[in-house]
Amino acid sequence: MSVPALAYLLLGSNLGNRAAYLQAARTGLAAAGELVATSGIYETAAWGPADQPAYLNQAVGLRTALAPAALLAHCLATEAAAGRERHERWGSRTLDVDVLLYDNLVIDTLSLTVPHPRLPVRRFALGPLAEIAAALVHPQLRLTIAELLRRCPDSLAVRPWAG
Ligand code: PH2
Ligand code: MG
Ligand code: MG
Repeated sequence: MSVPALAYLLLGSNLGNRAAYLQAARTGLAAAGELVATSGIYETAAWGPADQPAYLNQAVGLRTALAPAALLAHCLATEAAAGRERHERWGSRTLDVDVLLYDNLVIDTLSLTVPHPRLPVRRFALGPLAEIAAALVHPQLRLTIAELLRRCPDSLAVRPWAG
């Protein structure tokens, strides 16, 4: 058996009981491996169409034996179980589970691009990720997550969520 990989994922929700959807995501992901890191929950202004509610976002680290494509399929199944419907790009959703990083791999297929191509320009992803993986080095940019956050041009608000 191959040694499990360490993947970092971003959870997001801006419809319905957002915190419950994040919890459902963590439960769903735990079926695919071991959750070894979990950031706090952040409330973040919606990036994209402005007429949508704020998101809750959370980053997690998952040790998993699933290959990248199988992990993506598991993420999509977890979203579907949360009633995710796809309408407009960047539109509101009950649950979004994105693969940000998978070990040091660089993957570029039709269905999956890793590292997530918009990670360096999304404060709502870098903020939570920096809490659990500040020293991790981005495999293409060769900068730590903390440094990427410092350089991030996105000024949308990312605030710890009190519940
Ligand atoms: N996800 C999007 C579009 N916009 N905005 C925030 N704040 N958080 C998200 O997770 C998010 C978004 C598409 O996946
Ligand atoms: Mg997303
Ligand atoms: Mg997604």
